[in-house]
Amino acid sequence: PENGKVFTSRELEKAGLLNKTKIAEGGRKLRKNWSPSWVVLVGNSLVFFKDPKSQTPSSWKPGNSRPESSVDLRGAQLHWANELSSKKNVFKLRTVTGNEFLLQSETDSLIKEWYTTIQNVIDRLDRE
Ligand code: I3S
Repeated sequence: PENGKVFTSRELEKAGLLNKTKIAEGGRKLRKNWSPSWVVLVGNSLVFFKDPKSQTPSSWKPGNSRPESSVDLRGAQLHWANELSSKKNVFKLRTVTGNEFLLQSETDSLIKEWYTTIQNVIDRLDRE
């Protein structure tokens, strides 16, 4: 995007720190590699940022850092997936292009909020 600006704050639905691993790319299985990620739900996308240490909810502003990757939520599928990990509070997000991510938090309430918020965006896009 122009001037490195990713999006406006108006579109920002949710942001926070989650553990993340990608487990498939285009339907092809990948080896897990869990790491903390700063996750931002904005518009129709889930956007992942590196270096979460420097990013706290209060100091983070849209547009001042470059995303590591992003996921289009249109047509995506969300499932609780505790059977796919020894960690608790794990859900799987699968995109239409066959990319699969696991997202996790030690905090029950936090992961439930993320699940509901992402599912609401997916449902909204399904109705469009
Ligand atoms: O589903 P897996 O293969 O047991 O996942 C674990 C492994 O990816 C492991 O790494 P290596 O075996 O590649 O060294 C990770 O350290 C674990 O975190 C993975 O399992 P969990 O249960 O944490 O998702």
